[in-house]
Amino acid sequence: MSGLIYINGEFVPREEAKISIFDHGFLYGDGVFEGIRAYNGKVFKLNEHIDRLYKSASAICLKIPLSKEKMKATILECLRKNDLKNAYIRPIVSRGIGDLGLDPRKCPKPNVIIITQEWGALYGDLYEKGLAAVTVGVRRNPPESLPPNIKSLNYLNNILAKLEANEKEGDEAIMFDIHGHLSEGTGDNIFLVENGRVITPPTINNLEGITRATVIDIAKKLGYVVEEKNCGLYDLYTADEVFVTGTAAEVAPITKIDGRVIGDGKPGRMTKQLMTEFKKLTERNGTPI
Ligand code: PXG
Repeated sequence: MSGLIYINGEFVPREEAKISIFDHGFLYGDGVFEGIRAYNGKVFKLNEHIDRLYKSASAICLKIPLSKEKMKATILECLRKNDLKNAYIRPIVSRGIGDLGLDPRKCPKPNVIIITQEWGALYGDLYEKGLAAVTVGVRRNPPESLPPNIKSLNYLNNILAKLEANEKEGDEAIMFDIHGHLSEGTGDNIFLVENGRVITPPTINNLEGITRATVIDIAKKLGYVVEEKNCGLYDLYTADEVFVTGTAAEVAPITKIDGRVIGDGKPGRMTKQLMTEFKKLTERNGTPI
């Protein structure tokens, strides 16, 4: 794949885009990132993603050496240079080069990287059929250890969950927290529909997803009651509809969990309505490239 990558003020060809093995992002997962999408020449929820990137950085005392405005302008420039209209955008800020000790004070200069590339639907034909998800034994990091709200370069918790889902041949892993409360998928938030109400866990044990917030907004505008509350395994198994939301996943129906059929085994009526409304928003709204 061709294309230019932004690294610390320069645009370099993909094959030349390299950083040091002494970067603490590589050595310790010390850094933050975002996953953003552009649809039809417009970047969806750019301000929200940039705000979250800077909040994640602030939570780990990482000072991003660019203003938010400069970061946004650079993302748009990167898309223009690569002539992209529908794309996945990955800004990454790592702690930078240090030595073989984990002390961040050894890293004077963060590395700032922006990768942009073409991107299609994550789950292919599963949007029509629904995903067969599996619950996993691995628990979501407790906020006292590594708050799930920090979108950090340390995704091993999610990768452990994904490995377990792969082993069980599930399309996505559903994680619980250490108290047995429903948390999220490996790269998406989770919603249930119960008696016409839209339910999703509060964001203490999951990432405060931008798609999650968008879908809550859409659901409210459609006149549905939206409740943020803790759910257990039983709620998940007995829900009328289940779906996940994320920048990569968009709104994706789940029709089977641990071999149990959800609803009538097809994407639910409300899920389909939210999928349609979400698609309309991504096509219409966004920051022009
Ligand atoms: N939970 C987790 C753990 C995530 O990583 C979401 C929820 C959904 O958040 P947004 O704001 O996107 O609605 C995410 C987002 C990738 C990829 O490369 C992952 C995400 C987003 C884009 C790409 O796998 N995760």
